Amino acid sequence: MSEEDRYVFVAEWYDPNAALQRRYQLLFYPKDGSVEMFDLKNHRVFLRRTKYDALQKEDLFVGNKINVFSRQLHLVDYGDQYTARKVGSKKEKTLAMIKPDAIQKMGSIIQAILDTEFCITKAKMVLLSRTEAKDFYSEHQSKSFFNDLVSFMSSGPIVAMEVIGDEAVSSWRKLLGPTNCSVARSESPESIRARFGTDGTKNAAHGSDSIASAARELEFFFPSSGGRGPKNTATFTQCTCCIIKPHAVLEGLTGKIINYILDAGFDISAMQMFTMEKANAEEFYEVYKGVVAEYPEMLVELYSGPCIALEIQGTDTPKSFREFCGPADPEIARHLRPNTLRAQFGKTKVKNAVHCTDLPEDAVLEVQYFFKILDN
Ligand code: IDP
Ligand code: MG
Repeated sequence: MSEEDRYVFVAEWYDPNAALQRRYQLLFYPKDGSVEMFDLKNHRVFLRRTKYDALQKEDLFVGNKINVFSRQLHLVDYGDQYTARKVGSKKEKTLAMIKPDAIQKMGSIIQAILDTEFCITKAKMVLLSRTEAKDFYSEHQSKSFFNDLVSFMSSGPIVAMEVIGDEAVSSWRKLLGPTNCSVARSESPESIRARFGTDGTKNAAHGSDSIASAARELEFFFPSSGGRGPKNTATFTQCTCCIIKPHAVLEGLTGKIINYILDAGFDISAMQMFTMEKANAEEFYEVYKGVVAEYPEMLVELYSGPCIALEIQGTDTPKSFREFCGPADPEIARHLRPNTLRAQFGKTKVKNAVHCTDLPEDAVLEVQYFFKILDN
């Protein structure tokens, strides 16, 4: 008799009310997309087996954060040998980086990453100093092109991302294509470097070349303890704040939303992925408490998973950007202003794709909340 195919994980959830890290056994049944959870401490069923369409098999691997009925769960271990063998063995992390020449194409590059079933688990826009660029590329210091490379890499903002997926190191390099863009255009015309790169140095994006380099390079941008890594690029001047909400990030809309913003003529002068705690979300949304009917659901949405904070610059921001986002309710937006961002990407008043600053005097404060306070 064969048992029904199922995957087992150990998942952690921070319970803000009890201020406790709770542990669950999470079972996923691929056949019908259902999920079941047991509380490991109290030996009780926590969630009876329930179909949950938002959860995909591809999202299930150790290290990833998933959203189950508005609870953000962190998958910390495999629950049995079968799952570890079937899911765990091929998952890798790598560093994907958008280089200065392709920063205007970042929406399309992010979309290409997400379309390939990679998961972006960290992201930060930074501007490398010459010293940082030399340090990052120290393996090439004896090469003739080193000086040009360092100048190029410190010439403008870049976006560093931690990407997780099956054999991520080699599959991201395959998607990147050959180092030289003209070679890429002839040998691999669909690759990122063929589509978005310029020449032998300005080649749009970077990928770690081995698991060991990936570990070193991820540590460079996202230090695991103590250190700070390169600073974010927020300017805190003539700007407004946009948050791509967790539901939109989870639905894989990040690249498309960024493209929509850039195509409308706005500049993205800072970008970073954050996972908010409940207390932070409460602080950030304080002005809406008791004012907006959907406040409790808005709050849960904001801390339910990773979000992406953007500093936006452009003519007449914050006002112009707010108009571009459109009415808070996407249904109304679709009727009245169908070309607005929320009309295009929003679902409901709570899952309306983005938060944008309401009152002009709050814009800098909101940008500071993410890029000064949360990024520390
Ligand atoms: P990779 O980025 O494909 O791993 P590497 O050989 O590690 O290629 O080189 C790092 C970067 O240095 C390249 O992405 C490119 O920007 C630059 N580079 C490599 N080779 C040359 C060259 O021959 N001339 C100019 N720049 C080069
Ligand atoms: Mg290399």
